[in-house]
Amino acid sequence: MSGDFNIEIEYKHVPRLESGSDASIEYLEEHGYVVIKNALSESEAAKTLDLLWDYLEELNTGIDRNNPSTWEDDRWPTCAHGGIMPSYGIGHSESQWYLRGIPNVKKAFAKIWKSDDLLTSFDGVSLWRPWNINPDWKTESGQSWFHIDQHPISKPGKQCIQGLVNLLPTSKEIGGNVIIPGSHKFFKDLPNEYHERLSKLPLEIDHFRFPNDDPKLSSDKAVMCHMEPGDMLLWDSRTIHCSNSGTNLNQETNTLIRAASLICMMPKHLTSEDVLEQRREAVDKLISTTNWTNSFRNADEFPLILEAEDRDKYSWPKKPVLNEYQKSLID
Ligand SMILES: O=C(O)CCC(=O)C(=O)O
Ligand SMILES: [Fe+2]
Repeated sequence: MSGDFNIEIEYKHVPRLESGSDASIEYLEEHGYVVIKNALSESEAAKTLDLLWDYLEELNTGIDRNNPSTWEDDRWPTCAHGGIMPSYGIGHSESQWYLRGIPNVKKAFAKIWKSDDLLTSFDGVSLWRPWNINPDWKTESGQSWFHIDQHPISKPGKQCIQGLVNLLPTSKEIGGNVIIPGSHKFFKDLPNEYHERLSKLPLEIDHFRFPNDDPKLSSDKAVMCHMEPGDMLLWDSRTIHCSNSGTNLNQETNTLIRAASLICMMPKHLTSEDVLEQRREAVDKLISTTNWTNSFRNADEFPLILEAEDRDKYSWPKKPVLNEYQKSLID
């Protein structure tokens, strides 16, 4: 990282648009992101969070949802940048499968791809603990990891719209996802601009970070979208984004401050039989993946997971019991 350029982030009430609406597609095409209003109802969002706590407690490391003193790192699953839990069966937890099984979620993706025949990602969840209790729980500032999730050389053009379903109220003080509006439009220039850096990024790795003095990061003011519980944020994988923790938390806070379930659906016809086979096996073996459904990366083999100590201490969830609708999202 170079420079100490301070990127200004605006907490913004952007339009919250209906799942599957023409307006949602127009907004997404123009700005590179869109907020979908109530993809989940408030009670569905609450149930998703409840199931997420079941997952955490059933890891059997001693986590108790009602007792923040049991949320320390020695019990909490290993997190990637921004408090994202990518592994230990989370991608096949009842919580993540419950969310994927809600038709209003797929409706948003179906409108994007003009097809109902979609596959789901098997990815994880961003969970933020109240860092007034333990300052180490504070997640990264956005400036350290503005990125895209699509390799500019191996994956040209519009290929993937990724997203998250927000389960708790958002605020400027808590922080959250940050988007550089319209930055998907710069994507095509990246192979020239970052020739050197990109030559070192393996073609199958879709995570590309920007130095924080890149002028694109301030081309348009970075936004942190206000979202209600149940709202879904969608963004083009070419759009520059990250998450940024807030600066000011009430000293009394003793609950999770952010819960955002990652979700992505892409057209099935893009997926080779080989990858379909890996996906079937992933459900059987509880293997979590990235947002991409047409290429397969085992999240349990992310370097940060392989490096984690005591990986065997976690009890993994049971194999998911899926209905026909959920099964149709596998292959
Ligand atoms: O936590 C966030 O909002 C950022 C998530 C992210 O970068 C991703 O899912 O690709
Ligand atoms: Fe990302």
